[in-house]
Amino acid sequence: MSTHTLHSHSELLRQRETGCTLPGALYGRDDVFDTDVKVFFHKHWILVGVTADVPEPGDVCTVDIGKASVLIVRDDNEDIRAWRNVCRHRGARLKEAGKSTVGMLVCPYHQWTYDLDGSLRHTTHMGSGFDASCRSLLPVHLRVVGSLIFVCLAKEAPADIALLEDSMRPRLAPYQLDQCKIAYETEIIENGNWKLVIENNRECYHCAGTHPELTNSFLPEDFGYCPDGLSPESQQALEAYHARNAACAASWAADGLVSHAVEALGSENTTLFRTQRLVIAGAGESQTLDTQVACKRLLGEVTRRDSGDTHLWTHSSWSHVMSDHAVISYIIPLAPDKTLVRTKWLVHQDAIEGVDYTLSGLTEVWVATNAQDASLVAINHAGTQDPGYQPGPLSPFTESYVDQFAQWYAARLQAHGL
Ligand code: 3BY
Ligand code: FES
Ligand code: FE
Repeated sequence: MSTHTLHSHSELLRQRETGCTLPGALYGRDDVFDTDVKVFFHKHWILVGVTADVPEPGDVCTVDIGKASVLIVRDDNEDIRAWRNVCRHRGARLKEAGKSTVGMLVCPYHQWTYDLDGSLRHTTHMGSGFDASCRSLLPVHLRVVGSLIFVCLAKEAPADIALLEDSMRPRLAPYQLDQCKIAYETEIIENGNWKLVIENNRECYHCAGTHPELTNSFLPEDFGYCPDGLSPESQQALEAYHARNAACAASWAADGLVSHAVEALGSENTTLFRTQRLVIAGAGESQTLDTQVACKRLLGEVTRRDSGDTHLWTHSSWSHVMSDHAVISYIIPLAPDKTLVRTKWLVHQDAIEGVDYTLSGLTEVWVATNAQDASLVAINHAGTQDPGYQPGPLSPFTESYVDQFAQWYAARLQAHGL
């Protein structure tokens, strides 16, 4: 038995020095993984899809998260509902993971039949005293924000999702993401712990060296900082960056487009998120190779191609909403060293492939970026599990969000008595 198996979760967290990466056991150990899933995916709000996953009444999207499974359903009133994917008879799964369309939800085992509103409508062999009304499917907490579907599997869901909702609703409203279709989606299983996937996503220190496609449209915030100050070129680049940000922010404000950052990333926040309208580099339109829109049909009521990139981070997702398309990514942990990353590209529901957009033009930046990030996460995970790994220092300039994530992670575990 290796010595680190003797340490408890909280001891491992205490070992972490502020400003340094986490001990390897927190990324690799099975018991830590099990606790992580229970706390961060079964007790917190998590993004599990978009309304376009279930565009019509009767559409069902089943999402497995650890041992739990959730049915996301569009009911006959067009409302989105979320149910535990567990039959109220003997507990069989009603649906396998993935998408389907149903009239009613029929359990494959003994055909107990549920309405899309969760009520049990039909059983056989249960006798005249059987009360179906107390055997409805168990509801799961649900919030639809823009078109982003968040669920929480806890008995009591964290109330501070309200801040995320209040911050995102007005920002997302003009894009009418509920009027979008999924033009393309991918699933990648990354060979790394879910926290390494998120840490990687919270910094762009690695961008210049590894993401040539994304770097076209991403304005670098890091201009070669060094403890002794900036080089004259970096100083100039920084000034140009600030000037461009200020000009874009003023022009968005004039059109009523909210751009300021909202951050709920601290130990006091249960529901972690960050949003901001970010400036796009180059032509300033979209996260594409040429930085111009990939889809000529803009989203919703958007009229400006240069509406920037409204990004949203949570502890398990990252999204970018631009004038012409949105890219929504979320993760589901599968094992200590395996993380599922789902990405969906949304365009206006009336946009026509081959006329308004091409799939390659729409997806090439994030398909490439996701593949690059997957390789980075894999080498990072492998290194952290090497006996020679020692936690290393984070850049105070370009990795402060990684540090904040680790602090939030520790605080949330502590809040759950770990
Ligand atoms: O944009 C993102 O979601 C993050 C930040 C930069 C690198 N990464 C792909
Ligand atoms: Fe579902 Fe029996 S377990 S009908
Ligand atoms: Fe990256």
